[in-house]
Amino acid sequence: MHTDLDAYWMPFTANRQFKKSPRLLARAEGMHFWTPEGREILDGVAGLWCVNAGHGRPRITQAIQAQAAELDYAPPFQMGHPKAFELADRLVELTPEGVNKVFYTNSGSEAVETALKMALAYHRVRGEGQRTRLIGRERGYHGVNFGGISVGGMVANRKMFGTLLSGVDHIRHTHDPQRNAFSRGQPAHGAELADDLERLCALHDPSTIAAVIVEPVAGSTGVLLPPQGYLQRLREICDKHGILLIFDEVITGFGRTGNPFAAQTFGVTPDMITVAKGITNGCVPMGAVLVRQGIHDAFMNGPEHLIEFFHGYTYSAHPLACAAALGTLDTYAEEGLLTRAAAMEKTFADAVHGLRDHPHVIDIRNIGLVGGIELAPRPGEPGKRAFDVFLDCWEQGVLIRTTGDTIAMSPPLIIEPAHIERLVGAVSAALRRVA
Ligand code: PXG
Ligand code: PLP
Repeated sequence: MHTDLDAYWMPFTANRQFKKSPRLLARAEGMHFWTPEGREILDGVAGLWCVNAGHGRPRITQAIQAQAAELDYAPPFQMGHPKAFELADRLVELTPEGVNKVFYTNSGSEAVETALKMALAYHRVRGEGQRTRLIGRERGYHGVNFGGISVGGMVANRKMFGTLLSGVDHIRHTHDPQRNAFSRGQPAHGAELADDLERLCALHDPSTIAAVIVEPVAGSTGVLLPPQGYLQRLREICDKHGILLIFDEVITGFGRTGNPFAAQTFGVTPDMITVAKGITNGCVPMGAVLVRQGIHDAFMNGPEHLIEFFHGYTYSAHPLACAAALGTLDTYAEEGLLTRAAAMEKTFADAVHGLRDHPHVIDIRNIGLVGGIELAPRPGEPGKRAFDVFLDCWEQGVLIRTTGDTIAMSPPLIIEPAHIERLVGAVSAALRRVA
């Protein structure tokens, strides 16, 4: 096979570094990938936070194969197919009470755009069209489309792309290693940072604010947990001012924190939940917005022959994605995977926090089956030290992820203690080696 690496411009990749020494994955099963040469790689990140049931699960594979043969595509506008409805029913069995409508997209980024547009339109159909402001949070990640980078707070993802959406503001992030370093689970300090939303309400007047979007646990920005009481406080402030609260659960959805959704882990119910990734175990692109009944109902006005929400994608509720998602939910249910992270949390936390005294480690954070290890940056070379750890682990046959100088681990939820040992052992060896 001729594999010239030249034509493919790779996403979120150091293209020149990669093409000098490529890292290719050719096959996967269970907890592992294999390279084209047959080298086994332990998957410490569930692909990219998405392969929650592990790789190559037969029910999902068979569901996709059978669906391709039976109904390859069906238009989603003014038409439907049975599995789209069946899947929506199955999804709302897992959601917090009251969140029981499903709008399909094809990615987390699209789910975010959809939720933001839905929030604006919701206020407008209720006669509160002056609520046009969207509030995100510093260090937030909400995908890469224009709405998502506007409410997002990762500087590198924003700075090249002009003025973005107007009327967006940000509350402060909650990362506070001075007070919270090496917390297990939710940190004790920082609930008061939610009051930053009151500051923006005072500045803009709450009657101009449509919605606030946050990740319950910020993933891409380096595994930032909500301080105890923080999300409750955000919810209270939103309720007080009639502002919608959106949880972006693209990473935390489908079992990552020990419950189907982080909303359940933290006991706070938002008005909308954006999901993707684990909805299909990463096998076919799909995302969704899970919505409170009342938001949906507000749109169901006017003549019945008219479209209520002018939004949707060619591939919304794609039959292959719906089939994959149904196979995924079956697999999660049969194996109890949506709560397995809670059962594994202590073993995982013990292993990850065992790295505390390793060179350059300045903080360790964990919840469910997510771990973050923050390293002191090398002077003048931010991100380089963690990237060297990533490369060292790759040489050892272990896949992790890094963002800035934080190492992130988010293994498939089928992980066993021996895999945890191997995963954390590789990071340990790398940390001892990397200067
Ligand atoms: N919201 C959140 C909270 C995410 O984590 C998205 C939206 C966008 O989803 P799509 O499907 O459009 O990629 C994500 C995606 C990383 C990493 O390195 C994380 C994501 C994507 C790429 C890299 O942690 N999460
Ligand atoms: N661009 C053009 C010219 C289109 O016709 C369409 C869809 O019909 C799109 C973009 C949007 O594509 P999608 O629905 O896959 O997001």
